[in-house]
Parts: sequence; structure tokens; C-alpha cells
Amino acid sequence: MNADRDRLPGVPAWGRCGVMGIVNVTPDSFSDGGLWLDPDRAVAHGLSLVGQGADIVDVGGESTRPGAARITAEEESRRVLPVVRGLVQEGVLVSVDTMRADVAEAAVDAGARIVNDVSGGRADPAMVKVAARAGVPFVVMHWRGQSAGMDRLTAYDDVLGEVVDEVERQMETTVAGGMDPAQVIVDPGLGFAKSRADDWTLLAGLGAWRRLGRPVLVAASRKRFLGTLLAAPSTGAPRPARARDAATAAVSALAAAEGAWAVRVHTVGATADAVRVEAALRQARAPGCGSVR
Ligand code: PMM
Repeated sequence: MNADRDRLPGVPAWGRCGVMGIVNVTPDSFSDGGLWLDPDRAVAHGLSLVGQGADIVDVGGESTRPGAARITAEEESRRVLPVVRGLVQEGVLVSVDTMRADVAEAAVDAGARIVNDVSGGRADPAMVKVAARAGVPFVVMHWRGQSAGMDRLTAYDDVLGEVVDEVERQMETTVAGGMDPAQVIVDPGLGFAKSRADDWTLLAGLGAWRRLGRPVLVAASRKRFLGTLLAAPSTGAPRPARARDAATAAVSALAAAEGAWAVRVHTVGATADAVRVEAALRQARAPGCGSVR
């Protein structure tokens, strides 16, 4: 946690690692597909995540699970916008998880205050200009290509060094496209064009992101590398996605201790507790260096 680095226009300073709760308004996301397709249920779910301690609710309408096919912009807007509107009306800080400039623009018009683009502006050439003009924080995640083919893009000599360098280059591209550098959030993109081992190497190396001087978002929630870690000893079958939340909360505490700005999670309660435990420990080690709530 670094108060200066983690200051983002329009986003409160929490004095600890923030918690971004996920609302996937999709029929096919890998762990919660189909649960929140109805807008009223999606809004109610987002509010319940806030009740459990989410600081931000991330609303997405297009699955990016490995192999996922794309949907149309119209369909994505139809799924996302009513949910963004409903949550904003309730006073929630909403981010929109989209690779499309049109969807991002409409979501910001509806009150979203962060654009979370898993492609970091690479999928849609209009995205950077739209997000820059909107004047909201923009997530530059490490991304090498669309989900349909990303499992073939996992060749690295030095995964940590290359991922940080590629995000740094993409950050420079977004700034050249008009983005205020003070609005950039970076994200290692766990599971996106990464092997399970790569995900562990990236988590182990979160300190390497300090070089970029930007807030780091970590999104490990329920991902495959946790399922493999927790595979059933008898059969070797990966732990089902919805039974990976305790491991996710453990990652949240460890990522917070490494200075993550926020963690993005499906189930908020345990992670909200975990980041508070981490902040209390940090405060006890160095009283006066940041507040604990
Ligand atoms: N992962 C997913 C979706 N959106 N956004 C960011 N910034 N970082 C991620 O790693 C990320 C993301 C895929 O997970 P989901 O389908 O469970 O939402």
C-alpha cells in the first residue's frame, strides 16, 4: 500500500487494499455464468457484495474465460447498462468490465467511474480516446489476444519481466493516445495467456510492479491455477470454481501485503476481512503509516 501511488481521481482512499466485487451479467462466465443475467438480480447481487464490504462493483457483460467467443456490442450493452444504472442509483462506485469503447462510453454516461478493459485498450482502437475523454481511471491489464486463442500465446522466457514490460509499453501507448498517466491502473492479467505456473510466478513477483509507480489490481478469484492447486488428491480433478473462495481470500491477504491497490473477487466477505487483517498488521508493524478501518 502506497498512498501516493494509489491515489486515483474520483476514487476514495481506503487506507488498505480495496475490494472489487464482481457481477458477471453473462450466461457463460467460468464460475458464475447465468446466475446474474436478470438485471434486477444482478443489481441485488451487486448491493449484497457492497453489504459484504466491496468498495467497487465491477460489472461485465462478456465472458473472457479461455476459449470464449465474442458477443455483439448491442448484446453487451443490453446486459450491462441497466445494471450499471441500477447500482449507480444506489450510490455504488461502479467499474465497467469491457473491451469495447461504445460500451465503456455508455457505461460512463450511466455513471460508471472506472473502465476495466482486460485488453488495456488493445481490442478496440477507439477505447483509449473514449476512456481518456471520460476522465476516469482505466485498467491496463496484461493481454496478448482474444480469449478464443489466448491459451496458444503462453510462450515466455521470463514471464514476470515480460509481462511487466508489455504492460509498461501498453501504458505508454495509452498515454500517447491521450490518457492521463494518473488514471492508469495496472493488472498482471492472471490466467490470460498464462500457464498455471506463470500465474504463481506473477503472484510471487507483485513487488516488480512498483517500478511502474501505478496502482496494481490483482484478480485471482476462482481462477484455474487455484483449482489445480486444490485438486482432489484421489482423482486429480481440479477443485470446482465455486469451492475456490477460501484460497481466493488467502491470495487477497497476500496480495494486499505485497502492496496491491485492490483485489477483484466473486465472493466478497472473506476477502473484505482478509484485507482488513492485513491492514491492521501493517499498522501494528509501523504505527502512523496509514489508517486502519
Ligand atoms: N479476469 C476476468 C475478467 N475481468 N478484469 C481484470 N482487470 N483482471 C482480470 O484478471 C480479469 C478481469 C475473468 O474472470 P471472471 O470471468 O471470473 O470475471
